[in-house]
Amino acid sequence: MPSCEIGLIGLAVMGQNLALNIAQHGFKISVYNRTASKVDDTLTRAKNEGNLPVEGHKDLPSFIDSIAKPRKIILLVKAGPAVDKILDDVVPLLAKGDMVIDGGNEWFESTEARTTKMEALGFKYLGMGVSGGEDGARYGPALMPGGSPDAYEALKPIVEKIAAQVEEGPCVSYIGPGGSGNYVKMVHNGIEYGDMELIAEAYDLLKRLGGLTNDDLNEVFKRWNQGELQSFLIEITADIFTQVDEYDNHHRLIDKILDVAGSKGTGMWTVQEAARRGVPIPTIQSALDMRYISVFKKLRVDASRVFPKRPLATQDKERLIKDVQDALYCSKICSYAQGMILLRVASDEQKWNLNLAEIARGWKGGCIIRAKFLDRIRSAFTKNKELQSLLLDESFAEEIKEREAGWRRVVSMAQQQGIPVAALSASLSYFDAASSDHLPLNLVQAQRDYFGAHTYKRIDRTDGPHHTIWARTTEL
Ligand code: NBP
Repeated sequence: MPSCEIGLIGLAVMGQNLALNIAQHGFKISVYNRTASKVDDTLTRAKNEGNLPVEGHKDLPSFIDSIAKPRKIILLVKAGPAVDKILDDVVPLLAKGDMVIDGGNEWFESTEARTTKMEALGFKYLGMGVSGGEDGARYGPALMPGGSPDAYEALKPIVEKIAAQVEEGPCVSYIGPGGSGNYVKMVHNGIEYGDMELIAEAYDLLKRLGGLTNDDLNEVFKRWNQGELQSFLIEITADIFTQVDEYDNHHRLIDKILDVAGSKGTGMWTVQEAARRGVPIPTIQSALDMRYISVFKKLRVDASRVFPKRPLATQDKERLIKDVQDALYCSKICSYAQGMILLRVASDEQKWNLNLAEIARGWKGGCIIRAKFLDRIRSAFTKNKELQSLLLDESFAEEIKEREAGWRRVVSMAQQQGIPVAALSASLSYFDAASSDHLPLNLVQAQRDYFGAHTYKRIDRTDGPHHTIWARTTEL
């Protein structure tokens, strides 16, 4: 008799920790990994972490046989072809009604294609975003499951137990049909890119314009973490400044880390998706661009010799700290506003009926962008389900008005002194453009009509579109 309530394939960082989390909550779990040594590692950890109910298998048929029907099998393998390979191997061993849940950072359309294929064969399929990294997976992640609602119902008793728990309940709820779970996770990651870049720019400004030491920075970030900026990323940033270098204990590790940042693809997908749907997300896009620019290290060093920077004029510390805090907070509002609009547009176009208030609630715990701030977003969308932008929410609007002057001071000071603030300034320009009743795009439209007969609409007439044979005043 199969005795396991659930199975999990893929025992790298995420899979191993999620399996132990599931077992810790009393669900007996069967595990399998292509490389057998990871099965042994998982069993050793299960034993050492309290004799957790984990059963290990080194071949797929015995793994599948160990799970009670209808089977629930979570995949936590590298997204893309590895998932197709596993499905090819697993499908012949499954029985009708069994369910596969892909917990990887998968492209949402791949999940939709696999769902169609699996459902045609009589199986259920869910794409479930998992956030929180290693610790989240082990002690409570944020989970974003999408797919058919009845498939989710079967999984609900387990995921509601293993997810992070916040005051308002577990950080998991049914996201919507199709690949919506993967999509929401993708946008979560895009927002995460934005948050990280904004924090990095704040650090740079405080260090270079304010002369703050690592200990000062630790204090400031700890203080910020007590207030409106409270978040996991601010909290870990405070810790980072105090970490001593293991090779040279007179220095902090942060000062020894190369200024080149990688990316795995979800930030790029978010930017591509936003462009495909015509949704501006400049804060997130600039965060991605900065990672790309960072990679061109040699070019940057060569160009820095061509354009030597002038000495920086240091600023009044306390004033700078307050202004940077204001700039960070306002930019964060803009970044989340952009992410939420992308979710709304995708939801309308894909007919997912996403509940933005519930998504913000689900991000309150377990995930990398968890923050007090998400409560505010949740209330904004609860108060007004049709809210078109966070900029139009009264309380966010008031906060921006109170902080706007500091935000502008910081961005202009940075630009005058040659300190790159791509995300802070992109957010400010976004704010200025998104709150302008007039943009100079009338000229762009005139240019398009001039050279390409793309036509234009007029502000004083309802007929049209119009086209003009523009009078050329200079010879070619
Ligand atoms: P990885 O994304 O590094 O994938 C490693 C796992 O995939 C191993 O179990 C490996 O087996 C398996 N695998 C590969 Br690669 N090719 C395979 C194939 N052809 N057949 C069978 N198994 C194959 O692991 P991860 O970092 O734990 O992430 C798992 C998923 O969760 C990914 O989609 C990731 O994007 C997502 N995620 C990761 C994080 C994070 O913080 N790491 C956070 C949130 C989501 P092997 O041991 O035999 O090589």
